[in-house]
Amino acid sequence: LSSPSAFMASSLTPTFWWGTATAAYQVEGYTTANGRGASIWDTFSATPGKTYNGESGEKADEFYKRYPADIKLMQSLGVRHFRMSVAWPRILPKGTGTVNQAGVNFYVTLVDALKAADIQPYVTLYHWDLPQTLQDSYGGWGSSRIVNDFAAYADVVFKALGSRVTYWTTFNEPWSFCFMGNANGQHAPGLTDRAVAWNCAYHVLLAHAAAVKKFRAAVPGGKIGMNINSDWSEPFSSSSQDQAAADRKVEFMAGIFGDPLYLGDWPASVKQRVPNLPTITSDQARDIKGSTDYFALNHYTTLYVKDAPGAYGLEGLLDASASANGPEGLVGPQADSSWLYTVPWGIRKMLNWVNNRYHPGEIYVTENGCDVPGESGLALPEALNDTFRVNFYQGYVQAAAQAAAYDGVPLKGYFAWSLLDNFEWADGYAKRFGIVYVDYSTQARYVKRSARYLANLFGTVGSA
Ligand code: GBH
Repeated sequence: LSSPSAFMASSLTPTFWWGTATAAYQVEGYTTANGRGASIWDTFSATPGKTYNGESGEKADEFYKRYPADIKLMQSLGVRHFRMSVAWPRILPKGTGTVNQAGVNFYVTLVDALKAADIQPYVTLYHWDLPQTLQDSYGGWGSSRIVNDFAAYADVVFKALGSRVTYWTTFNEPWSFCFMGNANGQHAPGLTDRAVAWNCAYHVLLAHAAAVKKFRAAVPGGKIGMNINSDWSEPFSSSSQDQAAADRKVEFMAGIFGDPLYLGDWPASVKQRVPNLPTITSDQARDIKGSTDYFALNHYTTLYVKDAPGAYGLEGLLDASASANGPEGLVGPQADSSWLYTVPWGIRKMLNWVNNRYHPGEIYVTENGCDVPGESGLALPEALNDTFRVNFYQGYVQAAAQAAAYDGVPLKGYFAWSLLDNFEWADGYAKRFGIVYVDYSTQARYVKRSARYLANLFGTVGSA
């Protein structure tokens, strides 16, 4: 085939879903409007030293008010699928109890506006903005009390949006919010207690299963999954130790959630190495296993991994005893974020790993994207000329298409992270992942070259 886009067009079926992704706290702003309660990210951002420059999502992209224009912008780019999240503290300001009807109405109106523009909403229930009250009263995800509270919240949203939305996920990247929030303290609530992090992972699985029970009753015909994030791990050398370490590292990332959901238990390597790991009982396993309708993968990067006995920490991936330190630059061009290297072949290997281990039937890439070295220091219009990001998307979409075309991976869709530059958690506004530039002093949006590239690709490949 003459060009990468012709290859992608021929490999990805006409029903392939293209979309862009966002999350409530990262784009909405208006954090005290219409009865919204505080979340752990409001509190964490307001704590000195936790985010870049003390920045928060208080204003973010003002998507809460500006969504009509952003929907028009997506239409102009030919985007037909939009991944968004619902903010729990807008629906239940204190996490439980009385429903804030204004919060529900916001999402009903947003979803209807998307559908009127022929853009299908794809809804995530939890993208990290836990109501602060639940953290304060029982320690949030560290406590089993979260399970019923999450299921009750989910049920409110299912009943409000269930007739309008087909594709759902319960959790965005539980690996990130459990371990970065509770083990290394870089994310809210900022704890540094490994035991809490593993309890969080366990409660996430139980809460997912409890929410899915509500979902089956409330949204017949709907599809639900969990956004599981994983880097690809390539063995640093051909030694059997490094190979085993690389296998282990993926098991300690995708496998922590993927294995219970598809195979009914934690990975063996995790059970072996994590002290006091909560036991998934056979009753619990029955509810957890088989509870997702498709696999949702968030994927950004690949690392070289070598065996490093005793390594402990997020880079060594907790108890995996595996180090991710490859020779500088070898794995691929580095993005603006120090953790992100451009490695297109990694997404193909990652997709194959998911497909071979779980046979999920349908796989969606629900996040993929990058920031651009030095981008945040650029003025307009230079900031729009994001060749680095164009190359990233071309490489990754092409490699994903190869997984579909040559490896039999049932890839059904792909969401670019992100539609807009937005609040990048601990990095504040210093990192920009958007295909659309946001001028934070005026809130004006400017289409980057990467958005035009993807729009052109969407147009070439077609989007169901
Ligand atoms: C996603 O996480 C999030 O879902 C999204 O909200 C976010 O905006 C986007 O990525 C871009 O960052 O510092 O060495 O401990 C991405 C997955 C996993 C990336 C953990 C950063 C930290 C590596 N994240 N990783 S390290």
